[in-house]
Amino acid sequence: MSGANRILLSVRGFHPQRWYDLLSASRPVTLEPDGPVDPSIEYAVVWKHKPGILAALPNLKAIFSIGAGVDHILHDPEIPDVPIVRIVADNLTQYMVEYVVWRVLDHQRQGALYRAQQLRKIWHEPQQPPANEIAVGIMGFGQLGRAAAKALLAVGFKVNGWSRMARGMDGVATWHGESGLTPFLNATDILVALLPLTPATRGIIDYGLLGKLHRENGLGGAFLINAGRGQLQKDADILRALEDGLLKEASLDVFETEPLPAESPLWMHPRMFVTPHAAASSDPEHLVPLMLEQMRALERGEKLANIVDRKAGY
Ligand code: NDP
Ligand code: OXD
Repeated sequence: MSGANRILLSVRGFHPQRWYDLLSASRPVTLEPDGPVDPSIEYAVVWKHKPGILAALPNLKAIFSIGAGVDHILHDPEIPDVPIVRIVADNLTQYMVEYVVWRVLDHQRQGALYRAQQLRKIWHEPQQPPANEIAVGIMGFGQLGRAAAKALLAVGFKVNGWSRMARGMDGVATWHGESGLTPFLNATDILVALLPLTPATRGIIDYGLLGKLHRENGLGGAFLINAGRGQLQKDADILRALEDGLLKEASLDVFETEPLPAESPLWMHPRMFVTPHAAASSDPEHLVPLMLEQMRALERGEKLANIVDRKAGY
């Protein structure tokens, strides 16, 4: 294949073979760090690329994130001034909706209690509030948060949403901005974080924030689910909140340090549910065709979709 429209594939943390195979069926691909930096590279497809490498590509037209989040790109201070495209895809959204509904239902239906009872052969039916008595608050009411809200409404939960700008949805109580955060938390029993990691959201889930959640409910406490980014939260504050009752249980898919270090007490906490940043994996079979279609659209002179707002950071 000639060098025209060459793609740089730069990935850390997982093996990119399938991405390479699918992309290279349509276009020449240079795999970083094995390949040389080639001036014929026009597109970069990246997940945690090595900072600085994109600035060295004189003919780069666009950067494609292998995830919905783009913090892994924007932390590179030398990102060239070309559009950054993030993932918006039915397949990824579906995975996230499944994860959120699964974790919310497990907390509401008291899965942790039943698992503990089963280990001790205890036959006991606890009080069970129905979904319509429990409010799930979605922090980050964007592509994924809104899809999760629709699914939770269909199950019967009360749903709250919090975003940066005002965003409404039928059947959902919404707040936005700094002034909306406390009333949103005060009205929320189960908090679901689906925020991007930006300077404004880093460390936002701390002890003080968890203390504002609503706890006088039929489940006897507040719950946290974080499937956004680990650095939104302070792991130590979550542990403290679990210990002193601010939080009854938590489900975390993301952590301040990933993989979660073996010595982290979060692994063994009885009221903690850990998944390895697996809430919504990027599946190349579904996502590569969308990326290739966007490259073709750009070459036809059309606009790219799902471009990141660099100033906002997501
Ligand atoms: P979107 O950009 O569609 O939505 C982001 C939402 O967060 C928007 O509602 C936005 O507000 C809100 N937001 C951003 N900054 C602030 C702020 N400072 N204060 C209040 N609200 C804010 O992103 P997605 O829904 O597609 O994805 C969300 C995140 O999920 C990704 O950035 C990624 O980090 C994470 N993710 C995790 C995965 C996993 O496997 N664990 C998989 C996929 C994504 P507004 O609507 O006003 O713009
Ligand atoms: C993403 C992720 O951002 O998988 O898509 O974390």
